[in-house]
Amino acid sequence: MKMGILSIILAMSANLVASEYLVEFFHTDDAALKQFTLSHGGKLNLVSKAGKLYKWTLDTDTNALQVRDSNLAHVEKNSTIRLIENPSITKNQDAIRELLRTNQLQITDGPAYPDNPEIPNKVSQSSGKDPLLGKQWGINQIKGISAQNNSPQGKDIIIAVTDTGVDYTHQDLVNQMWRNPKEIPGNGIDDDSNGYVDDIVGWDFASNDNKPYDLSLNLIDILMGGGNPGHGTHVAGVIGAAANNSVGMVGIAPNVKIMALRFITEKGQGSSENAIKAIDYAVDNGAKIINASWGGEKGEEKEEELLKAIERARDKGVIFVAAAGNGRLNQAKQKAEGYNNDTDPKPILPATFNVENMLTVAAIDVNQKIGEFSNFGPKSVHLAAPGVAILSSVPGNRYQDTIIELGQMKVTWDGTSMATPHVVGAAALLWSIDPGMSFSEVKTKLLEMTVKVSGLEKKTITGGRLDLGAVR
Ligand SMILES: [Ca+2]
Ligand SMILES: [Ca+2]
Ligand SMILES: [Ca+2]
Repeated sequence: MKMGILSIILAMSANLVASEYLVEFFHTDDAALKQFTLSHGGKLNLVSKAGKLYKWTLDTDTNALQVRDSNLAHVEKNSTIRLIENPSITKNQDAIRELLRTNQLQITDGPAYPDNPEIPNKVSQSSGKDPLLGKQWGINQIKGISAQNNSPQGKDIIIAVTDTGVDYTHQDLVNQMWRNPKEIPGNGIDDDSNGYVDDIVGWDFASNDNKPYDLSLNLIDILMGGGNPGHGTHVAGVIGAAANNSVGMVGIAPNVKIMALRFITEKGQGSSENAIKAIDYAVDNGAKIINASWGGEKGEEKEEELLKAIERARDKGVIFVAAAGNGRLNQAKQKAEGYNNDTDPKPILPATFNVENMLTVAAIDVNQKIGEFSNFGPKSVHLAAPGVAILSSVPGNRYQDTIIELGQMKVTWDGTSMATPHVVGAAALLWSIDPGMSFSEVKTKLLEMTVKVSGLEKKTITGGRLDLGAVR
């Protein structure tokens, strides 16, 4: 079986975590919960206090969807959520396999930097030009630099990167990380009583610890394993990499605070349970914008609980920006082809949930042409943003727009995953100019500023692409 095909087709609802359900109750006092497990077996673990939501793990083959109980408000399966796979990897899968078979592609050990390093304090850095800016066609296309000159650059806006984690030691991100002001590091105590011990820069919901680090894998795993390590660090750099610190790149809103919420593993897998936990954490701990460069094809499950988590974010005035999706594999052409989320029977979730606080993003290239892989939707995708061959930060103080290049084969950082953080950074920049704006005012302003592009009129609601040229 071809791993590339597998990872594209695996919808978040088609592949279920065994015997795990998400259960919403009317009453969540101890007695009510105990009564429930006495009647139906299994065990309950809290997922969302605000949502009255629990994970119900069953040791038997009970079809929990058939269970009737007067305290049961809703039950659904705990389903798998994936990264939005890099279509450039999909496209090159056969070429990569052939290079491996013929020993032209030598795979060595993983990168020489440690996983899960200690969380450093802020560091002092010298000022000076960011040498990679010239290669960042995305921020240049949207006129992000001129906008920075006339704005607080996202100052004090907390951005939740719900993803594979973030390299919080990276030279262009270490000073941009959110620091939980109410938590004393390393004392083993949940000082702010938010349910998480020593949560300094965010939380790792996949490993359930306080180091949401973007774990490395070796190149073979990246290319063939369906994962995409470095994904969250790449996303974070586009949003908020340090400006004028004499190294690397520039984020669109370099004064933001990046909250790292890891819920997808280096193999590319997460669950709706942990997505909901990450969204609730973001909302409860002050994030204003959530970056969601993940999702899956809509399956039989309605993902009602994920939808409700996004609605809770809306109720607290938080913007949720989602990737439109990277199409699905066309076997004959051996590449991912984008499809219409409005009409396809399997649109991407959460991108197509249609909640007021959402922005859904398609990907364009340097010539403003929509990526062949990019999903679209004249009713559900708001705008397009740079998402083909995007340069950004990856773990180990590195930067990439290209993952590997060998002969005819070139794997680049492509995807609606990369387009999404451009919109997040732009929204943060706008919000910091007038922090009194509501989420809907920020959204309206951002959409009004889009530039119409021929070819996008039937692909997005605005018919346009992200632009900050009006900030002056
Ligand atoms: Ca805490
Ligand atoms: Ca503590
Ligand atoms: Ca920099």
